[in-house]
Amino acid sequence: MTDDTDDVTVESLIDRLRAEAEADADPETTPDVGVIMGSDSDLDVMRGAHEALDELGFAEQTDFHDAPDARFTYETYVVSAHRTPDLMYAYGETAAERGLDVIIAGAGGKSADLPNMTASIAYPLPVVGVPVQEKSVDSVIGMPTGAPIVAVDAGKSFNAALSAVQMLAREHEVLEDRLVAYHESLTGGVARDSRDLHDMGVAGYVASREE
Ligand code: RP5
Repeated sequence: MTDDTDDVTVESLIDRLRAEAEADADPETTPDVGVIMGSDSDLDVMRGAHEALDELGFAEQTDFHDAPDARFTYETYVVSAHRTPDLMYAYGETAAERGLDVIIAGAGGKSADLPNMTASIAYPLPVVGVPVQEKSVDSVIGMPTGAPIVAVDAGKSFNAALSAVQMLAREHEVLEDRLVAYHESLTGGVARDSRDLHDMGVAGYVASREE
């Protein structure tokens, strides 16, 4: 559902989230993974999460009330901890009722508080934090005892999505199968490289990569 861009306000987004939470939608039709980021300037880094989810057969859901055919879906919002704290609170607070099973949250800068604050608000729903920049790592992972967050290294949003799907896979065997197939495709690539490097010799291997 797309709001008229002239009319959109943080309040209207909060109202939308709260209405969706109250809709009591069939869990099979709601987004399974929520991807949020502090700014649209984080999107280039956070695209890795979308790529991993796409790779694992997830589809993007852009309308809460009109799910794509794919069984597993994700949604994406910009939510700024410092500029729109009310939206962050509403997103975290409604996440479970809106049917999300896990949130991937990315933020940059030295005060990258969206992941850690969302983890506290959405608890016990798991949050995978992505420090968008190297300088954001301490801020994302520095949670006090009793306030957990799962986090990946700076920029590793692809891995954040793999971790999120690992969590979902405990309940959905088909996702476990997809994760295993993905991993096997990686090991196959390493095996091929290893054989070719050995069998072609270093010079031949380097030349074959330059062709
Ligand atoms: C953080 O500040 C965002 O996550 C982003 O990484 C950074 C800069 O935000 P913009 O000024 O580009 O909106 O909160």
